[in-house]
Amino acid sequence: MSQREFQHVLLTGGCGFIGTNFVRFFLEQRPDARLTNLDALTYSGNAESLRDLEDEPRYRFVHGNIRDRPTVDALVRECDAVVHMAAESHVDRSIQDASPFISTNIGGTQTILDGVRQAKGDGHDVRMCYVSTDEVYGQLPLDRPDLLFREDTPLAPSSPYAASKAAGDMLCAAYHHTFALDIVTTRCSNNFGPYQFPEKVIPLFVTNLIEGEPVPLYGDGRNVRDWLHVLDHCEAVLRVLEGGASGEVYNVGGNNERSNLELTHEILRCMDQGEEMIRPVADRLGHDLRYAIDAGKIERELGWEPTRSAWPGALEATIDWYRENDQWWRRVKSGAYREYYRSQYGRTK
Ligand code: NAD
Ligand code: TDX
Repeated sequence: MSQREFQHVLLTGGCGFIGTNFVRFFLEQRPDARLTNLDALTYSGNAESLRDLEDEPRYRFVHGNIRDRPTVDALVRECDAVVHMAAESHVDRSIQDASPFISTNIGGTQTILDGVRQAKGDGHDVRMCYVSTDEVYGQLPLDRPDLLFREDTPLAPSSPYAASKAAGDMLCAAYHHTFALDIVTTRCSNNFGPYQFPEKVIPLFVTNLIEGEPVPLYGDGRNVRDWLHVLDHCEAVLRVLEGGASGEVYNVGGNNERSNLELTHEILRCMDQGEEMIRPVADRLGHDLRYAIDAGKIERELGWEPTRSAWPGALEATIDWYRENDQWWRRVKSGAYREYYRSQYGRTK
């Protein structure tokens, strides 16, 4: 398909880590377009992260749940594209209790798809980009560095989180096939950068070290992740939304594989801390060994490649952000931010 720019994008989950970065990136990159952010403000959503945009006429925040069909239907009708990234996103929480993951990641995705289907039935075509994850492919072995996930690698999710995201992938494929909805999907590797909830490994380790606490490393630390800067990811999502072929999936990777032990040593080095700050803890149940992405398709077809993800520079800049924005994560860590939205806004715009 040819390149298209959209006038009004509905973003779901815009108060989360990637969403907050996407709102800023999109408004900056598309100065004539508008964005509506639908977010339920779960524990990982933080309206304070976008507080400086409250007077921006091209931005609107709607406090609501993606499972609420009337809200979703009404918002989809106002827009010409949907970027769907609202989700329960933390693997460890899905191991404790899968229920919210099934509800939001599967039921919520169905609600969005039904909203897009309904709009199309009424003559209003809306393009949808579903933001998925490399975790839907399962794990790669540690002794085969030549193996990478490709878009045609079979889905084999291994955590409840990954299974719920893979169900979303399959629903998108089914609605594209059955109802000819215009849907594109991205599957990206681990993101890092500003505004990440400090339950995820990089902000958890960095903020622990700032507080003088040790960092809990799971198992033997040999598990490998591919680290992608969140703004590289936002750029890829916009590229796929505007130029991806309907029904297609695009992998997005940082070309930046590290074992957790390497990651930990790198953070300790950047923060002038010693190995004694590592606290080995019991391994995550079913802990996937390695994720690694072949991002050749998006590079060839859409001309995207990561330009902001290289270490040590991008990691140092991220650590600096958490150092300089300690108010943001201290409130998040204490849970006080949950009261923020009600006290500050008391209503939606
Ligand atoms: P996050 O947990 O930081 O943010 C999720 C946001 O969704 C929050 O603002 C939350 O309030 C909102 N939300 C949750 N349930 C909702 C509901 N029922 N209705 C409306 N809003 C709801 O997650 P993130 O790290 O920003 O991830 C965003 C997306 O990207 C997710 O779909 C995730 O699966 C995917 N992804 C993330 C990564 C990563 O490394 N963070 C990597 C690959 C894919
Ligand atoms: O305390 C910890 N200690 C530790 O060793 C935590 C929280 C994590 N880890 C390890 C587990 C993983 O191998 O660090 C690695 C990264 O863990 P997370 O930050 O929890 O990310 P991961 O499980 O890899 O999933 C992330 O990337 C894919 C996101 O949370 C998902 O939303 C995304 O789909």
